[in-house]
Amino acid sequence: MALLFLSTPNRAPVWRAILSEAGETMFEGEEAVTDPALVTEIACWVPPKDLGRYPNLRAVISVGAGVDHLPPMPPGVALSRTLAPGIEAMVRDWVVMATLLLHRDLPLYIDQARQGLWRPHPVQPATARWVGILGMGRIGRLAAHSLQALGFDVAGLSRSGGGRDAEPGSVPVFAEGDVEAFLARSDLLVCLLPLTSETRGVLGAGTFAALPAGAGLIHAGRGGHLDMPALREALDTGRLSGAVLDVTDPEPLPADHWLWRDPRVIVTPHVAAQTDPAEGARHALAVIRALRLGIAVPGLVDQQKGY
Ligand code: NDP
Ligand code: OXD
Repeated sequence: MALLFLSTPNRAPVWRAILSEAGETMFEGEEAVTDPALVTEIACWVPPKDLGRYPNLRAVISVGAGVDHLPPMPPGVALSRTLAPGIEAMVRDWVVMATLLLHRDLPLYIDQARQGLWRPHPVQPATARWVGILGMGRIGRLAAHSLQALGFDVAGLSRSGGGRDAEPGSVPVFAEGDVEAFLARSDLLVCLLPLTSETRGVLGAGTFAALPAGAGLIHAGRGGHLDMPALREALDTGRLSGAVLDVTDPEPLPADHWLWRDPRVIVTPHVAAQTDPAEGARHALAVIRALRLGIAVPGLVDQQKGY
């Protein structure tokens, strides 16, 4: 029984140390596999071309929080996404940063600064802004409460929503059926959805039209959520005033893409979070142990729902 590690090479020594201390075997790279029948788990971002090569495979573990980059699993193979407080805190930090950037008109001031323009604009308090968080999962909830603590008037939307979340200072969570009401109270819309067949393209003309005029977009979900022509149109008509994007389609974003040069947009290269190797390895170890004990697999993905 062994784990096949297919992630960034500089993370491998940390994984090897943690797994070997726990008495587990790890192959680093497919070429290191002495016998494919030994491989019971694969930890990867980019999966092997042929999962069928591993007859005793029990689980594929995404080294990130998302799984949309992985193919459908063969029957009997569990799919787990890495659950790591570090990932969640990093994305929360990025969302707070991006929300404050738009709230305090930073794209405008950066553009003015490039032109040497000292030109103040009215400042609004955080309490005067509605923030709407699409996706109130592990990361959405964390971001919601941090933004609420800064004074923003926060609400979320989830598939199962309706009511308020259970954390102290609870945040209202709208259900899918109430999306129009949710969007109408989102001056700043944050996307923290998983990419599924239902959520692909959700950041499009219909959504932008339902937001208050001049709303801002903060996007750390996946590039496939965003309809780029619709974003451009919404910025050009003033429907949206700005956007901060950590994810694009394609990634990397080509150097000549209009987004890089649009002063209303700030792009970061998918760095809202990077999985800490020790946290990733500990998650993989928890998956291996759960499979062995026949108990609930941490981070188990519902492959029907796609997250
Ligand atoms: P979770 O699975 O914990 O939460 C997903 C949330 O989305 C849930 O609240 C779920 O609803 C909701 N949801 C799913 N489908 C729909 C839908 N059709 N309509 C409305 N709500 C829906 O995921 P995480 O919070 O851990 O992560 C979310 C995503 O963030 C990841 O999938 C990934 O794409 C992205 N991410 C990006 C990173 C980056 O570096 N940019 C880093 C890490 C994650 P319900 O609660 O009812 O199930
Ligand atoms: C993730 C990511 O899913 O990096 O963890 O986007």
